[in-house]
Amino acid sequence: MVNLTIDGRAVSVPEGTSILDAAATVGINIPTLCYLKDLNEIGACRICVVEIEGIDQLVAACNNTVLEGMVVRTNSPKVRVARRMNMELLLATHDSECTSCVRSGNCTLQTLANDLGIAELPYEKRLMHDPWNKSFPLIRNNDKCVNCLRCIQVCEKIQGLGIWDLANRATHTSVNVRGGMTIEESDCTLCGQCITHCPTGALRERDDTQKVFDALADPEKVVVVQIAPAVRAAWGESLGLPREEATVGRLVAALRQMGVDYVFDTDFSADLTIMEEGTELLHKLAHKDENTFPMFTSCCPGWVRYVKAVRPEFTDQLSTSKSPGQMFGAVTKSYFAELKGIDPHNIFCVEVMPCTAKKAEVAIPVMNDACGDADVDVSITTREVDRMIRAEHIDATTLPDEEFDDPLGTATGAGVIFGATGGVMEAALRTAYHVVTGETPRPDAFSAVRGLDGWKEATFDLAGTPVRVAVVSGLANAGKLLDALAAGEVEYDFVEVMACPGGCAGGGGQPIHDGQELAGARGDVLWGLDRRAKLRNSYENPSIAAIYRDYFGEPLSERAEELLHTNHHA
Ligand code: HC0
Ligand code: SF4
Repeated sequence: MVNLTIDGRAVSVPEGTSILDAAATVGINIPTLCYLKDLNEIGACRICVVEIEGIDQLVAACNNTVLEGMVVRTNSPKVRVARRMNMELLLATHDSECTSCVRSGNCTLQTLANDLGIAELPYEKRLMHDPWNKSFPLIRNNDKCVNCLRCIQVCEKIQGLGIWDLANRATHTSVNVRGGMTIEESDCTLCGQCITHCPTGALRERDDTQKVFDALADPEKVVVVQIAPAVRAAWGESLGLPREEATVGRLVAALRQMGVDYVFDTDFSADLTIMEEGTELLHKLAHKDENTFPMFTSCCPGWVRYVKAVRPEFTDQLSTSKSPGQMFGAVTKSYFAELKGIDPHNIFCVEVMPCTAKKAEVAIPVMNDACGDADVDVSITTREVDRMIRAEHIDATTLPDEEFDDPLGTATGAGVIFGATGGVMEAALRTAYHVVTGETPRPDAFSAVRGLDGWKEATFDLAGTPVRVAVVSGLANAGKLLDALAAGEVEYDFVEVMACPGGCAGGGGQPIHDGQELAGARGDVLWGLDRRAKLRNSYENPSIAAIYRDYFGEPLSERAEELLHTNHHA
């Protein structure tokens, strides 16, 4: 152990502990801005500077470790002056337009500037005004960037992509797309992880909420909204609702209050995906010689973008099943429209997703199988639906629990776990087991693929056939798995990939809590919903039985192929 003094308090911590962490053990919170534990410990912003007795220069607390006998002051006059000046210099290159910023109220720069009591700026503003295509789903505004470099690190280390880099020099240094490319030219998967790890409003999603409000105001439009699995585990976070009070029923009520005509559940179409994808897998396994393995899940649009752009040699191994969100759109503008006698062209289909890549998925030109219009008209993130609730001044704490509409609102536990890493795999195996054996699987038969590890593997026995599976989340892990496959180091039959660490629960469209990773806690909500669900297997869903009986016939039928599957090369 190392013994030292911080602000007059005796501290004893293991060797190698940073000054920042050491201070935290005795309740001294040193402010940070660029710091992200294990990811960005570079001391770039100089907000966490502290004074050490006997050393002239102030040091960053985040990337300097404790030494025996050290005497540290975290709030000496010298520290206060330096911290304030460093903040003022940052603000000189920041637009400070908080009233029109999506991160206002949830911005670390804003909080720190306020904490320091900075009321006037001594320096003249020097803004970058870097151009950006605002119609792209991911928007960078360098007039709000503090060069913390977190986006560079997340994209490089967690996603293995390295889209961002430092551009220019000296006072003109800024972060931008590597190699002078535009973001459209880059291989950005739109996972949104750089957004959720940005401490300010420099990175955000394109705001599509006005499109939804316009549809709600249009008397011709029948507005249909679907809520993705992982949204229900997080939507209350930025509205101040405790997790147990932010039920999906309350979100249904909020959407109805906004004037939405039908509120449905993406969990329903997740069950539908299982029927199609599970059958696809079983067909492939039955003709093992003719197919290349593994088959990869295709429901995560960040992952699909990654394969197509970075590792196109694996494109043919993606399941042809559309994502639940897209299946939902195709079913809404065909089956549901017919059921209700609504002209599909008048349906405005909205999806609420924990995801930013879905904004690009809904715009893929071939995702128009139901009636020629886009199957899903708009994809908004959890953050955007929260902004809509705020814009409508709906007090979520007073809302009653309301049920989803029928018939696309009925789902099983298998549908809800799609939102957590391992969930798609587990849901698929439950149904595959039933198809092969005719029996109901034990509820925890396939639970070996749960948990937050970035790369999990297991072998399950399906009536005598061993099925080798893997589950990865985070694209750097996906890249490693593809390398290992290519090198012949591993062999699998079926692989689930989610671009965001922890799966959609940790999605790039979820509420942002600077410095906290909440995929695990949100995933636990989804596993809990599954545990308490009356039906836990997709094939038991009565609405799924009805849609196959009345419309599709059976999985992979001609009509199912037309509406529920896609060609990833198109
Ligand atoms: Fe997901 Fe999905 S589980 S990708 O993470 O498969 O976004 O929540 O909606 O489509 O269902 C996201 C979440 C979905 C889809 C589903 C899948
Ligand atoms: Fe990288 Fe994802 Fe951000 Fe694109 S959205 S730049 S892939 S972290």
